[in-house]
Amino acid sequence: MKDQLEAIQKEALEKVTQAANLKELQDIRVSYLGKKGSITKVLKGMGKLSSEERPIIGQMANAVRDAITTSIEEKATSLEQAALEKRLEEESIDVTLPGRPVNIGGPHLLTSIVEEIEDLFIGMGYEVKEGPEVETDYFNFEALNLPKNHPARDMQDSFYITNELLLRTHTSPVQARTMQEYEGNQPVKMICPGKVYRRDTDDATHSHQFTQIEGLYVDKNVRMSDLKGTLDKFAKKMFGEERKIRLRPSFFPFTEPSVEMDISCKVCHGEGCSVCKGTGWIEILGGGMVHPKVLSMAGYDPKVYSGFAFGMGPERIAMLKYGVSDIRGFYTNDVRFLKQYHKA
Ligand code: 2U9
Repeated sequence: MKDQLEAIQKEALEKVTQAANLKELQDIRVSYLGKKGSITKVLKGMGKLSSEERPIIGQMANAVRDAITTSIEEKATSLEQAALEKRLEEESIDVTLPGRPVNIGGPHLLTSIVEEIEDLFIGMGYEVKEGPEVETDYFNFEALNLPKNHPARDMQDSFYITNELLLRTHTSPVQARTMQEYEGNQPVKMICPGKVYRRDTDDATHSHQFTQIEGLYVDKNVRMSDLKGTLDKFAKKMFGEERKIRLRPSFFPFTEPSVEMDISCKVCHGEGCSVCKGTGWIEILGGGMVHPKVLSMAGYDPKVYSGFAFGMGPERIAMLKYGVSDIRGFYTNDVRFLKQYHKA
């Protein structure tokens, strides 16, 4: 029996040494130490031994079992360690590899233009004001010298929500609201950017929803020359110091006198070419001296206060500045169009 146990130990330890993976080790454990394993078989024959031999063989069997168990455990640890090392090697990452490119967004061209215009006027002491896009008939029309049945209301076919509420057709109501807020006794110097709505059929130059920026300066002794100087500064900063401006007489119900402003064509410098349709000039905005009726309706005494106002369409400004030919580019959100105007 002693020889048998020694042979079992020798054979088991050899097999453990040769085991290539944990599954083989487990099979060895079962075949030597399991219920039907070799050692158990030997122990079952112990009944035939003498009482002197029994403890000696018992001790020996235990020692053999311990030796096999220890060797299996050691081998298991070393197999696990080897497997871990193999995995670590296979899964190692090269931290010096360049990263995958990330798609970075940028401001919409219209946002950039509006912010650029805002910055120019903030630099001249203007505050930026916002107001509701769903407006009352009073602030959108009445307060701006456009009473009910005024023919100029036809010029601006509107989206009415009720008889008294509509989507604003211009940002001018924000100025009327601000004058009312300042109660006729403080200067107003403001611009108001925002969305406006008109019942137009969309095409390359028209959109039923577009953006406006209007400005208003009301104080004592504000004159037409102040308007001209302000707009000249704006045009030069926006389009280049070499550009000239000219004012032409026009009509708006809320300004008197009213003007339209052109800038000299950047291609022909006033000579006339296809860009400016042979005139040498390109129209960029409208303005004028605030109508005395508009001042007094907002609580300002037209004998004491005067003011100028102007309005422009940032889409048109962007189209002129960047050569965009179709206004729909601003609204269809084709990233190939928008990406061209992302600053690096
Ligand atoms: C108040 C008084 C006067 C705002 C003005 C214009 C002339 C003008 C257009 C330019 C391009 C609109 O987007 S556009 O089509 N605007 O020509 N806007 S004067 O005058 C005001 C506004 C508010 C209380």
